[in-house]
Amino acid sequence: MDVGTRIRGALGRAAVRNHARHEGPPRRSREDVHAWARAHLPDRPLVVVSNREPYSHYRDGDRLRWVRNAGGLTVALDSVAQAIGGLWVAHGSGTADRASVDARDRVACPPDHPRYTLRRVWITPEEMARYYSGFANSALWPLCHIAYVRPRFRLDDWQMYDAINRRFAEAVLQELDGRPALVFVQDYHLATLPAYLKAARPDLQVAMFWHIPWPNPEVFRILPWRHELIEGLLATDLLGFHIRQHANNFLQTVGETLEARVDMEAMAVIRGNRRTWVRAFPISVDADEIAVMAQSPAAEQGERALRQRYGLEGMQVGLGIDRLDYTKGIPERLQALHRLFEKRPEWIGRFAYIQIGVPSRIELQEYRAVQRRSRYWIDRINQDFPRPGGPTAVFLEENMDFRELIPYYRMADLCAVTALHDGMNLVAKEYLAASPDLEGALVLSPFTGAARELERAWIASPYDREGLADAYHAALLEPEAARHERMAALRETVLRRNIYDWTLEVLDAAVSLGLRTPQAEEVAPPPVP
Ligand code: GDG
Repeated sequence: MDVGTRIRGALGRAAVRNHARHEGPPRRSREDVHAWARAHLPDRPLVVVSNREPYSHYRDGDRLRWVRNAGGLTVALDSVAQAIGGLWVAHGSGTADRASVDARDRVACPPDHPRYTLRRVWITPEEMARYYSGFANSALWPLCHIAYVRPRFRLDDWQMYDAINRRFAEAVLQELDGRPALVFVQDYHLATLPAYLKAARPDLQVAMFWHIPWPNPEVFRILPWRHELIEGLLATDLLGFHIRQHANNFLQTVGETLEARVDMEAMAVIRGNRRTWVRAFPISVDADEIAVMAQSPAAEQGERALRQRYGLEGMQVGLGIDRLDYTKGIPERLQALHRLFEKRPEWIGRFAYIQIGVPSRIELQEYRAVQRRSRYWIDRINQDFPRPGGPTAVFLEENMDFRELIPYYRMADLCAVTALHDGMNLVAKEYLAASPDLEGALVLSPFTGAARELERAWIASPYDREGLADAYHAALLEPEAARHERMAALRETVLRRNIYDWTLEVLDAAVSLGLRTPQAEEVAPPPVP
């Protein structure tokens, strides 16, 4: 990108933020995160720990190149780490990652403008098969999502999961070398890591965010290693979930699994001389930035190109963007689409649908089945309801650059988010952020965290084919004034709390709740699982 384009982009973003500031309630920006970090963490580093790394290296001929890994969360945490020069510990997954670190497995990031240290943790493919594909994605993922896929519990997988968690903890401890820090751990891959951290360093402050749902105690009870997993999570000082229901499920699970005082009112678990605060922090997206991208000439041009490529001139267009995961309800959504055309043939030739499906965890058979079923329904729709100008349903099985998604969001008259169960679902929020012209309709599953905030979406269950088909029909037919009013209300909700608000709320809660926890409670280490 040339300097002129960068400057224009930055000015455009600043203008939108300014406009937004004066239009509505204050919301946070990347700069606010920087300022907060300087004010509240002046004397201790922030350590982010996640399975996925923010930057990966790969080889291009003889040259080493790098990419920034996409995703709202990675970008927001990257900006916090940049602001305070912290440390990030993550799995080195790039093909040239080993070639780009120093003797202590560190690389300065961002690679073109170093501000913080990325410490890479190495995991072999055999270890990944058990830690990641095995325990994390074949046991914990289905256990926490009510999608009726049976979790697989294998001792080897669990042992490897725990061993890799210990490896991550050792990397954090080695990097800190006795210094105080606020450690912010991400997600279900790293549930036992906090216990290893606290066992060695009871003084460390540890916050964790669980990005997927937490099931009710009856469901969680089937996990053979539930005690160890809960012990790991209770070693945190603050544990965050997207919604209150997941937080309550966790508190009830603790009450039924271990001897502990669970304070549902204060939302805390007190065990011996330790306290874990449990809170809900609904995650969001960089809504201002997405709105700017959606209004850019590039997005407008992109939309025109897509309409031409798929013969969509004058058509209404539906859209789905998901990882190809069984929790996302993709075949269910396509079946309902087939039903729409069956029930309401007037839509044939007037409405077309694009599904972007990012291949995901394809080593697992349940994921290959989602891919097969999605392809089947796309083909059925095209066979049964053809139209002259182009395909009625398009399936793009690829991982695009985030910028490439924007013209699709912009073009869509309807976005279908039909997860069988989802922690939050960021696609719903991205779609709203990317629709500043208020032309659109969000069809949303009630089983997403997002449905708690986005109540004015067209709420329809993926388990009810007729109801979902009817929701598509009603959403597409809604008169313009009502449609705009509905979209304006939904957008306002997304614009009010963006990803920077989320980051600050979690970190600020970690700092302020830490102040409420007596020092004496901090000294005794919890048992190691
Ligand atoms: C977990 C929880 C929770 C999609 N296709 C491409 C692409 N995407 C991006 C989207 C969006 C993200 O992936 C998907 O986010 P979701 O929230 O829908 O789902 P999960 O990946 O399952 O995330 C979920 C989330 O964590 C955050 O806490 O909301 O409940 O399951 O941002 O835009 N990005 C790029 N290319 C694509 O082709 N670059």
